[in-house]
Amino acid sequence: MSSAKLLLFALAAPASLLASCASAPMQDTPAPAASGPVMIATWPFGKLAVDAAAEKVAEGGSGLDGIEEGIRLIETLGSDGSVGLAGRPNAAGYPQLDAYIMEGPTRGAGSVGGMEGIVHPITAARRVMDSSRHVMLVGEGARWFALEQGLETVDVSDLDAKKAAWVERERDPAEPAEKGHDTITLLMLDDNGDLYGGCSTSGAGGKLPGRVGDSPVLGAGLFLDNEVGAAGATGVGENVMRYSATTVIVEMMRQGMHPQEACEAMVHRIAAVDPLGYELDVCFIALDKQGRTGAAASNQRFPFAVGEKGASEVRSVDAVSRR
Ligand code: SD4
Repeated sequence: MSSAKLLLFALAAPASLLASCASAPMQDTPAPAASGPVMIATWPFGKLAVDAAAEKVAEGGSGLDGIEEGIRLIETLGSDGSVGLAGRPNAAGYPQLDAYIMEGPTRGAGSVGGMEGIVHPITAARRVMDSSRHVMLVGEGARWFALEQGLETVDVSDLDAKKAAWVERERDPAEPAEKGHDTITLLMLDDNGDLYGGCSTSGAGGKLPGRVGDSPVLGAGLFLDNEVGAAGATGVGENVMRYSATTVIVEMMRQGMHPQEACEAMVHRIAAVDPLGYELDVCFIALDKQGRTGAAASNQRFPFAVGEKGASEVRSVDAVSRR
């Protein structure tokens, strides 16, 4: 998140959230008492998701209900202009949305990629998991499925014209590809010791129509193993996908690494072999079965939200230093 984006978020954020933005000690999160889930989420707007998820669980919802509720809120708010239909448009001028949800106890997973005109992609992803025999649906098929499920939609009758105009337009190959991006990724360990996770994004701004990022790709933007822990990503999806980053972070935790150590190790591991080095622009969050959290970023200060025992705060970590 750029400083301009942080400022925009700051203007819209409650004062209590801003106060907690300032400090960011990374510390062990104690194992949860029977008093609500432990959660970690990307970016300062993740605090809103954490709080909404905690409320849902406190009302009797499942961990999965909490994940869906928290992410739906960010999709509704279009926080940071990077999630949901208020998110960043693709090169043809309209949003194509990615989302993914995962349930530890059943090892259930559902995802949608490049979906148009559906208000809550996270709910579409959950319906893929709960109400289809598939794990991932993309593009027009994902939209059809969501409509069949009765999910909220917006008018997309102008999209064909936008596509046609984009195809006709003389495209400038020198136009900068980078037009901003962010993702809400939310991980939870509930009072039963079960793990849940979800993510939602409009993906990289200015992406080619049809581009699918890391977020809905299993083991890339999100992965969890109910016996070990969960990990999520934000940043340039191409640089996350090529390394199956969240799968590797979970495997590192399986080998005994603390989530903080595993997130940092993943950044170093990618930067050591990738031509972009530490300029990759990738950020990771992780949560283990003991309720310990971690976060790391390759090239920027990375704010994220942590919630436990009914309280939540925004913390941040500096970019990992080169070794
Ligand atoms: C994507 N990883 O589609 C997402 C965007 C993001 O911070 O998270 N940016 O590439």
